[in-house]
Amino acid sequence: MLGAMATSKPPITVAITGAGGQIGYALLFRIAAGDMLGPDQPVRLRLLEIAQGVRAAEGAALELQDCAFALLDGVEVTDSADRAFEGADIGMLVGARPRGPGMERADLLAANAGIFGPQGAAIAAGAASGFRAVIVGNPANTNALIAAAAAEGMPADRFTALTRLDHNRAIGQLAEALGAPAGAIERVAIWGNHSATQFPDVSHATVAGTPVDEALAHAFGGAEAARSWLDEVFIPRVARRGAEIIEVRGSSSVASAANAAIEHVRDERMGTAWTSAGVVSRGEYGVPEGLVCSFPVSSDGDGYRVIEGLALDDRARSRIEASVAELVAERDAVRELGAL
Ligand code: NAX
Repeated sequence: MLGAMATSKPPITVAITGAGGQIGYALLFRIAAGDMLGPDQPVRLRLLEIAQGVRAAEGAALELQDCAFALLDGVEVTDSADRAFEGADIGMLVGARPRGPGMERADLLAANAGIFGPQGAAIAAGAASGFRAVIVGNPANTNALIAAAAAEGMPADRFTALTRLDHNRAIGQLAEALGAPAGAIERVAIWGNHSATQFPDVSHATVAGTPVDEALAHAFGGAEAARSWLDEVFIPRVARRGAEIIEVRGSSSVASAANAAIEHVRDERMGTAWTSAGVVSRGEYGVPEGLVCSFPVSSDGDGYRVIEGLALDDRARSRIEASVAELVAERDAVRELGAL
């Protein structure tokens, strides 16, 4: 077989913010190995950090060199958003301000508006025309909204928020409950905010082609028992899985978050019939236009589109409304700060 650099494909430039942090460290090596863009696609990495994180990113760059990845066509560490996004094809916006002790929600939103606003502006000024970004840093949906609003002249739908980790967590829980391989489960949906109010929805899901509702009724000895498992165990466990990981591991989700971000970008570019992502609402399912809300989505390789026409019962509608109300409150708080 020919070496990977024998490919005629021009390199794709990926800008990763917060690249010196934990998720950054779990992302970089997999991207350079071809897990995100394919085994014959050369990649250039731009690692954006703030001053305190630059040394950690430089250390990761040294290790990338030591891997001698055939697909890696260069790594650059910078603390300039303008440089990081100049000519970039893909942005993975991971770096964010975490909630500190005693920090109110408004302070958190303001701190993140101060990060995602300027990054959106840098993207509009210099990124490649086909640029797309996934926002991982929390509050991911609202940070995506802020970046999109600041990226004047760039279509807002180029910015999506990561809810693929929630989607994958839901599949993992169903696989365990049903004794089925994760790969047999399809059409799970995450609706709403990437927060504890999200609605992980299995009503359209199938396991090896059988409706998950039927399989759960069989596994739990009846539809009612299956319904209580969904409401009392499954939904809260998926929505609070991040806290569970911190409690058990002593540190937040890192490898699973990086994996989800890679799958999000890969499926958006390569195409998928069904996954979940936070995308700019065009009013689908009554979600106010312009909010970045998680929906079931598909991609033909040119961006995620909401899968429309799914039937939702009253229970699903009220859960979605509650999560959307939280997104509206975040948007309104950011508007008050003048960041939108
Ligand atoms: P770390 O604190 O390990 O890393 C964050 C890095 O971002 C740090 O190195 C910091 O210096 C850098 N940074 C801060 N401001 C920056 C700026 N303006 N420009 C460039 N870099 C900047 O956190 P990590 O565990 O990597 O998590 C990163 C973010 O992902 C957090 O906001 C976290 O809440 C969020 N998550 C989102 C998930 C999702 O599903 N959407 C799941 C995992 C994770 O919780």
